Amino acid sequence: MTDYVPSRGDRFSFGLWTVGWPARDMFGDASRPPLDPVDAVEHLAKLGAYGVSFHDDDLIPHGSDEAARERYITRFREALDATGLVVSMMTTNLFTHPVFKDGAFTANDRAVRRYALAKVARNLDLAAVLGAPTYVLWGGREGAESGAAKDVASALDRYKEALDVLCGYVRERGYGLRFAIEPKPNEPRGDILLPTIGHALAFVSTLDDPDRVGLNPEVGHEEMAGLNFAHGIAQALWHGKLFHIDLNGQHGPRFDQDLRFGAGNLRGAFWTVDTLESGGYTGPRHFDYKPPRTEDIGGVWDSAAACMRTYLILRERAAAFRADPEVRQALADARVDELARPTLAPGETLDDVRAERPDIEALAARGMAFERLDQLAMDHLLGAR
Ligand code: GLT
Ligand code: MN
Ligand code: MN
Repeated sequence: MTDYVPSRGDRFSFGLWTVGWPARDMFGDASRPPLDPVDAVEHLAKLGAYGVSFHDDDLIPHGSDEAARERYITRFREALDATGLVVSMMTTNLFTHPVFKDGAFTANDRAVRRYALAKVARNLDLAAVLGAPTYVLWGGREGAESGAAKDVASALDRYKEALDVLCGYVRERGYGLRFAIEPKPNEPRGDILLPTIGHALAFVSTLDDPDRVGLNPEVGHEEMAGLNFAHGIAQALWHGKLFHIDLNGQHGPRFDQDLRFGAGNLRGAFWTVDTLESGGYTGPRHFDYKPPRTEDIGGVWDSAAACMRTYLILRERAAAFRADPEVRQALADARVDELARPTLAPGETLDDVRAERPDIEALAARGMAFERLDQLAMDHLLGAR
């Protein structure tokens, strides 16, 4: 048992738009005043985070002139230097301004697509200066509300074109950046392109420079689609494509709740942490959540601290689960390790397999002992072991 105090080595990071969300929603005005990015950096550092992420417009409000832009960047860099916080990820706002109402890279209007690319390129230059290793692309406005409005094949051609152009730009400039696509099934568009981890993985394989592009899956986005997040990120890891992650909480298929990490599907959060910790993920543990509208700024910092605390508790519980001798026995009883063994031995062919006469009824009668294994996980999660 530790006191669950986060440290830099835990690699926790937050978006400026998360703790800085003024809590304006579809039905109500802001319930909190705007948060200065410098305050956000100072508080996050104090709480034990190591990194911060942001959209261009989170730091430099849309419409700022050159002089104002430089001032915003300078103040921010001073805060980073003073606190030691790093810029762990950057991204572009391609969704707030009404120009993006029909999308950015896949807008039917070609002039909008050209503006979107220019907006990203400008922020890539800043990302290179600030040393951000990962650049997220969340296409929340890439989609449609009605069937004939979007030619999906052309939209995917244009999506690919955008990624190819941006990868070419980054390569030419010698920037060390990699891109991470963030899937989401719907909201704000009725249906969004690249709606799940699986869609995005397939899309990446079509790109000119597929090695430079991976994923930034978000817990809530997969769960909105009824999918198993831990399985999704396990597959992304298997493909070598888990470049970044958005951790938060969600109560099943409904609107995007962006709850603090661990709220909503706690068992899902346990398996998510287990998958990250045992699956070789080394990137930031990035929280993309929205402190609820009920909270004042004190509640905002409580919720940010809670995201990290919950992660650390779950990390401890997952490690205890993996180290428990009874769990090891239960895993063996459940034949989990047997799955790592290739189905055919070296040199064997399908003919060897066809020549076998297994006792099918005996195989069918064997229980898998998964329930005992799962209750052991539950006991560890609940602190009962
Ligand atoms: C927006 C969205 C998030 C994305 C952010 C990155 S912006 O808040 O809801 O899921 O990660 O563009
Ligand atoms: Mn997100
Ligand atoms: Mn979300």
